[in-house]
Amino acid sequence: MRDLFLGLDCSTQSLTALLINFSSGKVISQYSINFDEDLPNYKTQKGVILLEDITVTHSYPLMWVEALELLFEKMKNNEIPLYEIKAISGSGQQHGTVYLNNKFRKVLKTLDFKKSLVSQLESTFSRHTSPIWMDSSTTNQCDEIREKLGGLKSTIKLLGSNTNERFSGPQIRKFYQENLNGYNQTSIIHLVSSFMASILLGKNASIDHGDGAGMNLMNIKSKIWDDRALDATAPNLKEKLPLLTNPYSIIGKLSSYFVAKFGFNPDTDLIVWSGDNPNSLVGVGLIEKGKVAISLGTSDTYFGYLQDLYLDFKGEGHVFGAPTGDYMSLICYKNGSLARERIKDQFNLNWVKFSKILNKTPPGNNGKLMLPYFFPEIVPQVLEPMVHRFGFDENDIEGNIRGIIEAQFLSMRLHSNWIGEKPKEIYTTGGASVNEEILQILANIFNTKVRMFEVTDSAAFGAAFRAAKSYYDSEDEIKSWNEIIDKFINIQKSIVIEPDKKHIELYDDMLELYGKYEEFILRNGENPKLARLEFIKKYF
Ligand code: ADP
Ligand code: XUL
Repeated sequence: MRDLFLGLDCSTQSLTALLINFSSGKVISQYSINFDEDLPNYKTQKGVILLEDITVTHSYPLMWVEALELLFEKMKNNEIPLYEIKAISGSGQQHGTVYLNNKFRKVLKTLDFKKSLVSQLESTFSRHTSPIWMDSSTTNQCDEIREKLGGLKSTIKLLGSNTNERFSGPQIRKFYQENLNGYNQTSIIHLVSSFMASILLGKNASIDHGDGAGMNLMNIKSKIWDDRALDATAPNLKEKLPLLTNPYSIIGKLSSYFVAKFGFNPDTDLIVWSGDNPNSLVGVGLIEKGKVAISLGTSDTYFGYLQDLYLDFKGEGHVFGAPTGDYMSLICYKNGSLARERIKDQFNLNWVKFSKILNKTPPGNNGKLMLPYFFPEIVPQVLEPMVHRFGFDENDIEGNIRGIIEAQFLSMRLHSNWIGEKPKEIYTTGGASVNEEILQILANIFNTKVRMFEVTDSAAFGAAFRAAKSYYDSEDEIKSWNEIIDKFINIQKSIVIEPDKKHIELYDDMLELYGKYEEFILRNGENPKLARLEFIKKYF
């Protein structure tokens, strides 16, 4: 029998399975369920429920459950050798919370494989929707918790991040304040990752330190639930939370439901799930300093491996636990792929046409500059959507296409400063990382070599690596992270995009200009109109 490992990724828009064969170092198969297309009865758009209040963004946990069943059915029907899988781990979109009542435990324990998961689990929710990472409706709760914890600096010191609208603690507090009855009927609150792991395990699964750090509830140094943060959030919260565990824990064997229904091996180990960004860290092979990764998925994230705890006291960045047991730093943008898609769709383009136009436009965009907050933004914090265009309007196709891409990467360069020294290389991942034209602009703006990889779902890939690592460690066949990563990621074979040195000065100047426009619009700074005219005079 071969050594197969399965990585699952329950992301914003889809659920993906990536099956790897450790013996050959190859990806055997990849399957995906797209929530909007494959489960249209939930009527989600890009995986989320459309509500009038743009700050409130939820999704359906039952939809994720149905997707899991559909995914395994698809794999079974395609004769994927599920029986040969030695261990499974997974990845979830971070921060999202799932609220379950006192039936959940019992139903999980007694799942009947002749019935669907959905029919058995639908009565186990104390809240049938889950606020997810795109929700920005908890500013009051963030303020309240931060104040109780002694302000910005002490909050960051304690939790690794400022209180954040999308983080689980403020979301739980809002639910407690607005629906006390619902809160009281909640027996356990899971993250997306630990919820999905619980289904597979047949009992409540733990939360790992990577995803736990994105809750505003875990002490970033001791990696245990922080009593001060729990008290500041909601009463009796500790008894409603799963246990915390290290990211390499084996949490048990796969539930007999999946063995009987899909033909998995009863001996399949389950490794604790983690968040998509921690999984991606190992999924792109980032286990050393000096390199960073940029994920261009639904969210855009910029992250790096940290050997030691290093905090951003300005409060824009976060520190999470890394799958290696160390730390990782991260900044997150809500205006990622969906903002790029807005422009693409506005001009009725596909990605090929979008990229052709992008390629034709000049670096610096003839001095046209955009602040691209199509949705409320996380970094810098912008609570109301607003798009500002300087030197062009919304009908200028070329100006908008280059405008959005340059704005996104200038903002990333500007706000990632705290992470430390300039990266030597940038590894890319996520849906948009297949787009060479976009990545060329990334390379130019950072003046850094950019690598693109064959597997772009690094969250599922990383989960499969984690499954393999924990499995071999438990069998006393210990393998280093390098051994695992090198087996599957051939850095030499990745496509390298070199920065065009001609544009270094232009982008240094444009970065300064971009910063001034942020000051002008977000913090009542001076109008940098003249600086923009000088920029145009210098370069165009
Ligand atoms: P997530 O895992 O967060 O659900 P993905 O990493 O799968 O998302 O990325 C999905 C996004 O990738 C889509 O919303 C789409 O905008 C973007 N995408 C896909 N192909 C391309 C492309 N060729 N160029 C740019 N963006 C793309
Ligand atoms: C990270 C974040 C997003 C989600 C969804 O803090 O909010 O990247 O994990 O991908």
